[in-house]
Amino acid sequence: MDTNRLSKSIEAALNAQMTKEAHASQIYLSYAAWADSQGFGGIANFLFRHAQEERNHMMKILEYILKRGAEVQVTAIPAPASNPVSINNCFEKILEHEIDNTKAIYKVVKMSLEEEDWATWNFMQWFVKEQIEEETLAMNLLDKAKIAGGENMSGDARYVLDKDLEKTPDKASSAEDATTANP
Ligand code: OFO
Repeated sequence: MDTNRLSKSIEAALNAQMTKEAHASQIYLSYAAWADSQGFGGIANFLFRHAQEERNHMMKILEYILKRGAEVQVTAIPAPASNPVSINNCFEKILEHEIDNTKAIYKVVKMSLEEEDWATWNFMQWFVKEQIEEETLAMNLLDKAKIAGGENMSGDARYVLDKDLEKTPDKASSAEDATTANP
């Protein structure tokens, strides 16, 4: 009896998304190492934490594939993009990456809808919500960089921004949780 509860196309799409999450982790890891090498320990700390979060996303998909009786395929992870050239550029690259990841997640959602695989559709809703947070987080980073002077950030502004990021939680608040008392 075939106990695989995923279609071949969904199985392949989920494996690809699992690798994409691993790739995201490598991107954050390499940007974190870049930030540290530039002396931005606070930004590096933030990005190292986020690299770990992307690993958790990868594990979530891996677990789901296994739970559905399908086959996990751990493949090579593409190399991360080239290093940023500035803090502003680093946060721009992060936002671009997150938007790209959202598009990939939407493709899996669409596929599960078309195949009426409601289990996968339901599973993927966690990622849809997570991507709202992830994009918000990246936009918040970019806002901070812009306020600090964007590409023309002074040394003082870089210092303050780096200190600020050291304490910043790597979760953004979601619009769905907002109330009039706590907008
Ligand atoms: Fe940056 O988010 Fe994973 O999915």
